[in-house]
Amino acid sequence: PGALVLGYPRIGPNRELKRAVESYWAGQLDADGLEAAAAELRAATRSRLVELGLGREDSSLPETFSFSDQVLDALLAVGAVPGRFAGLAGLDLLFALARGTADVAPLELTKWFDTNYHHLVPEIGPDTDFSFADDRRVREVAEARAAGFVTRPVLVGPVTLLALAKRADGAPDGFVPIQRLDDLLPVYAELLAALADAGADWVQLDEPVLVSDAVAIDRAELRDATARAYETLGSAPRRPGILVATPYGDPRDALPVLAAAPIEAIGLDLVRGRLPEHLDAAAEEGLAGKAIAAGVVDGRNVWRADLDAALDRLEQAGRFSGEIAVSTSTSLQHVPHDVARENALEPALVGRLAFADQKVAEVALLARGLAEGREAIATELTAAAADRAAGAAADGVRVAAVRARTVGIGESDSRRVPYSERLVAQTGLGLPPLPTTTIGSFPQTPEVRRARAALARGESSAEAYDARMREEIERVIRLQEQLGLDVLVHGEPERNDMVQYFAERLDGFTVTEHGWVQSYGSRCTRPSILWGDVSRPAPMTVEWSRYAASLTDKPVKGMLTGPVTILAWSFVRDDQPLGDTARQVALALRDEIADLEAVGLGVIQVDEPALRELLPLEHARREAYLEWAVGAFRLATGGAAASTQVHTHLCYSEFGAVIDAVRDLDADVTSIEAARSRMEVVDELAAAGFDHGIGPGVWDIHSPRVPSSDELVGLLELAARRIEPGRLWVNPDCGLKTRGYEETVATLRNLVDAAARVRAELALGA
Ligand code: THG
Ligand code: ZN
Repeated sequence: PGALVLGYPRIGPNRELKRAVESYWAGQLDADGLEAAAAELRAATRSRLVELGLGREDSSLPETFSFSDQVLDALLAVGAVPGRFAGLAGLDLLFALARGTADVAPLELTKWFDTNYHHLVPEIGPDTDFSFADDRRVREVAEARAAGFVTRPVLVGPVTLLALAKRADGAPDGFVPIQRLDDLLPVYAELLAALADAGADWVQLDEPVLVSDAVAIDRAELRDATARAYETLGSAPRRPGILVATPYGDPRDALPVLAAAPIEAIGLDLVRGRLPEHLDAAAEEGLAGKAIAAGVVDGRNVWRADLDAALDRLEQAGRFSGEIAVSTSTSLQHVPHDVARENALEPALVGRLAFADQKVAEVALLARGLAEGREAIATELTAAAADRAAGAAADGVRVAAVRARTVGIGESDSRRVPYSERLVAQTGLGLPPLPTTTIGSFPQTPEVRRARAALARGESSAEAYDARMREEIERVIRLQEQLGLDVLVHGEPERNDMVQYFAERLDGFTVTEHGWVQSYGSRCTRPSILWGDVSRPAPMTVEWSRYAASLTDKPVKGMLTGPVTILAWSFVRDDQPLGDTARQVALALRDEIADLEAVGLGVIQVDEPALRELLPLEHARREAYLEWAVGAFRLATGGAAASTQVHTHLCYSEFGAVIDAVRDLDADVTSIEAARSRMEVVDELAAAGFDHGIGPGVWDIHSPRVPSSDELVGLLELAARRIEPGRLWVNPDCGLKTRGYEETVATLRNLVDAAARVRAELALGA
């Protein structure tokens, strides 16, 4: 085809899939009902994509539907199901792997490359059996055929599937899942034959692992595995044409390997990656014989493409191959469905925006331009350029006062007095050794959610909402006092999402009504759009925190989201370096911290759970990222008084790769996800020379299980063996927003008790 997209959102324009799946879980919809809802969504997607300009019968439409996750789908297809799920089948098996059951733990969830999407982690051992066990994709291709579409099935490729897998429990030490490649390939070959039999002319195998240095396999081994995989699959006797896609970055040294393989097409991300400057003669020849799906339309952001620049890049790609298809850089699963659904956006902003459907139309238009020449689409090019220009010149995009302030930033703005002096200044907080605290949010009760929904619908007044939130804050403060926690929080009942709450209060941001993007399983987020210069028209959190502090004599912690996380979980303008945007956000937070201090808050937490997520996949780009990321956090917090105890919180990932950066944040106290890894992160921090306060999470809040006081004592003793008890804090792993009150109260009681016991053991006394 001349145009294609690597993937399309699965959740549905009205989150139909989420609703259907959750009804199925609740027993309100049976398996047939769920399958019917899914089939309806797939049919609607195919029709929509054709309406937007993709070809009905030329394999340009991707089959990327998933009930939950594409990695899960691939491991089901090849039967790589861990033994503990024996006896389950069909949808029961699928959802058991994703969510667990009363008896078995689910697969682990982790971030998909550098995105806010989470995939399930396959568990592969030396004895894992591979077999062609699930033909869902094959049936989808047949379903499409029956409806008159020739679609392109998409699967996670074998190298990526194994590279993202973890070693199954009980596997010997030297074992790595990629060692099983040769056993896995025959199953992929069988799958390809079945797809061909069902009528697929093409198949897309996604191999994003080729762009990443963040896997535990070195590049030489990765190249070798890739060569073996595509030599084998390319030589399979019966198969569709093979398109190997490398989204999220640049395949670099793996490109010549793909060029040499007996496959028909390569998909390149030409937004994050580049066309090679230089290729050896063999690679050039290999590439010349293949089609290139040139990913010039960004699948990761919501901005309209610069079509002229995209056409330039397509022409450059034409130097490598005579057969260029216009493509998105990645699947469109990372962007919302359709800008046209939004009713409240500024017209100037709408002119800059492209969600999935608009991007599909851009791809189709570019394909026409490529085939028929720029003149053929001159009208569209002019209109798009005019919209982009109007958007770029709109009020608020460049604000002189904001720019003047970032220019004035000096080194000293980001440096607090030495930690030793801060420690002395902070003794006024009167904290015991091993202080207890929580990460910030308390369970969001149905009543709180209802109150917010009523306010949004205009069914209740701001005053009534305010009063309801104050009641909730008072309740949470009293509860924490009763439990005997040392540093209290207000519980964040007023926040929908820890990023959106700030985006709604900062200039330069917009939030959407329908812009949902799948985060994991049926869970979605609605990323905010950062389109202009960022500033803070008024304090954002101060009144809630001040009110909470007024209710108690204990210290109350102010709660902010850090600049990196605000950027990571929003769609961010791409007309200036991220670091520049981060500094603007940091200055707004800096002012908020000053205002919190002014009303008497002595402890302020600035969360950066996404610090690891934005880490570039390529080693070579990491240093520059960490410099601006750490710099933004330090700029946000650098104005805090020595007597103000600055906390930060990190979660959602492994921190090994950013441990020096965590130290460089220079927070007085860092709370970090640690329960599931049995406090290992404490060692890593110690090895990095981290010598400030640390709160390794002792309660894994991802599960409602209540750990006993003995169990918590055990974890604290483990931690206390690794760092001086004088620096140790006692807290859960993460915020409690998604937990219920029952397990929260029970666990916090045990946590306070465990802290007291360990204080006594260590003869620290309170
Ligand atoms: N906010 C944002 N991004 C995030 C998180 C967040 N990314 C990482 C992590 N946390 C993802 N975790 C979740 C957890 C819960 C939900 C979404 C992502 C969730 N979503 C609701 C749903 O889909 O039903 C919708 C929430 C709402 O109504 O606002 O529960 O915390 N930005
Ligand atoms: Zn967390």
